[in-house]
Amino acid sequence: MQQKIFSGVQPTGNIHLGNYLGALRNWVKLQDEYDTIYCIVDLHAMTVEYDPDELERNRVDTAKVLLALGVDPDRSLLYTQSQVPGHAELAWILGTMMPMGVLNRMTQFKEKTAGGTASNLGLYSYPVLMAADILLHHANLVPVGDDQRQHIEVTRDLAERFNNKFGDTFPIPEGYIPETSARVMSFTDPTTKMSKSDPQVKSRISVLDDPDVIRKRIRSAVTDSDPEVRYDVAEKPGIANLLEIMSACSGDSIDVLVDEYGSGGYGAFKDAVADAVIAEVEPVKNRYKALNNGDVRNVLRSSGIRANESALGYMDEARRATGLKGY
Ligand code: AQP
Repeated sequence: MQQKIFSGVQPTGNIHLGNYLGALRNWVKLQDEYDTIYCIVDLHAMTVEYDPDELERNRVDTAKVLLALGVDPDRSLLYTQSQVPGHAELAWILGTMMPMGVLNRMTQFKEKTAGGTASNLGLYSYPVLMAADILLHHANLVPVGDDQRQHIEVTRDLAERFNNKFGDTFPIPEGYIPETSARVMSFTDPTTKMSKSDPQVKSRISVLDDPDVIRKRIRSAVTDSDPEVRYDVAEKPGIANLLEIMSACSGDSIDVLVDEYGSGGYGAFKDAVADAVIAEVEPVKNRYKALNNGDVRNVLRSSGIRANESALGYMDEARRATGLKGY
């Protein structure tokens, strides 16, 4: 049987370069070889303070960006998590098998609450819902950025616990993480990851930004005072980040880039990085502008129905295995 891919993105704002290079670019690529299922994880987006109207707008807008990036609804399922009740139901079942000690070690919850996000049960149990998202469809591979490694481990662990207790049900999924740009860093603090929720807008680039905004953000990216362009994450995190971004966008290896830009100064290097990023994302904006919200909603509606039908069969199996057979 063809291997299955599942991944999700939160409808919490503009898709940035980190989301794109870390995960979404692979979503598009993997459609050629695999059975692909992509989900706009709106239930996850409810775990932080939000406005319902904005969430509704963001769900459609995120789908629109994904279609503009090249997610093809004829080859992939593209739907919102809340359309398929199996996500929440399986999360409950898996939650009963999740040791509190493991959840207490999750770094994302600790980082978010340390950064001022109000804690709630949904935010705390986020990794269980994410495991349910992946396991619901019996996915084998999960294209994500480096920040999701811990969540993939939890998913594997929960699948093993379930299989050991109730019989072989779920495949044990693997993360599919790119070699370069798996963790794109902030332009204002290159020791933290680029993030949609960073209050500093200058810390990131949206895939829909105009070329002059992209160039400005990259020119003002925090680097260091030594003028040599070389790859050293500890000593030169800002330059290392730009080298990774350029390598991912241009296809040139970091060694080749260091040879070419090593002694030419930061100004020329940053301009070259901006050129490479603009060339990579410019077509996305044009495709985005050509899409209309009605068509996007139609894609979500029909994909959601198909995703739900497929999930029902798998949920039936999970229910029977756990003693919840229907009458
Ligand atoms: N900086 C990043 N570098 C590489 N990959 C990244 N991803 C996120 N940030 C980076 C990957 O993008 C996918 C979708 O992420 P998400 O929307 O589910 O949320 P997130 O990981 O929490 O991303 P953000 O942008 O940082 O959102 P907020 O600020 O809301 O928390 C995932 O595969 C992720 O690995």
